[in-house]
Amino acid sequence: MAPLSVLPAALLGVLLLALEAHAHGIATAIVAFPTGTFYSGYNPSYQWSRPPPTVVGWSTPDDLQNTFVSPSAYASPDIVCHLGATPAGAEAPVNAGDVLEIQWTPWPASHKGPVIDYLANCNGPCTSVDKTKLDFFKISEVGLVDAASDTWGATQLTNNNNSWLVKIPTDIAPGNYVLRHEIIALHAAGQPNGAQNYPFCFSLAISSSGTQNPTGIPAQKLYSASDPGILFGLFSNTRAAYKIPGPLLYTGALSVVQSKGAVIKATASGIASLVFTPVSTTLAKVPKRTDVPVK
Ligand SMILES: [Cu+2]
Repeated sequence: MAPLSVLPAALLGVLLLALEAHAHGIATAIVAFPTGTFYSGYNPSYQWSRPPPTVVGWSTPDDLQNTFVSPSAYASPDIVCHLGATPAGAEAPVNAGDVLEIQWTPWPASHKGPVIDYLANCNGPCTSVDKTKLDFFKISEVGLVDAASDTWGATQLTNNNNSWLVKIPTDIAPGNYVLRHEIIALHAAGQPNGAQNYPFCFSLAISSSGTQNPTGIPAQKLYSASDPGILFGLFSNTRAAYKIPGPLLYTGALSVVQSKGAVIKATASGIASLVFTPVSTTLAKVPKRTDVPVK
């Protein structure tokens, strides 16, 4: 095969897009603040552990390639908490008003797009909940942050040590909830079925003095393939016109600045009986991927 440097520019572009078609990233853990307690999420490699660790992240054993959910699957159960997801075996005890840091494996800067968070009340233990019956309400949405510097929610996540901060509303009723956290990568979204959704779920046991039970909708109804924030030419549409997809933000949603003073060193597992290496520590040793920028 000819060296890349002698290929026509158009063909090179196609090749770069093909290279970018492979997938990226999993959300590996949450840290609850102000206590700084670490809770491991799920890693597909856990399916070979005997026994697999009990974690607060929903199991996605089919996600071995760190892949995504496409718009063609928006009506399928896979959009709820990723490919074939099953409920987490534990719930992280947190308080309304806590800030949760969601940790990711390295997220490529080329994969720009919104970062969106939802909650759904399990109305009982989340460990046995039917995910298709969960009604999600949106508690955070960050799309295009700054058009001049092309900064998106996902850009902030990458720049913030591959992590995201979300604040639990203070007015919601106590209970067991599923946190559905999602990046939607738009680098191929100018073509039909080109957006890439990376949803990950964590189960939470939320203590609260609030009383609100916000209205939600099933995840299978959050998006449609033709939504302007889903079918969006990242390299052709006007940035300023970007409309974050999904339902309206819950009126009790609380914003939080996406910045940390330093890399957070949380090591203790929040689940007392668990003894295993936190996923974030393991993944931190993986060399950072150098992505081919898509122009
Ligand atoms: Cu990718």
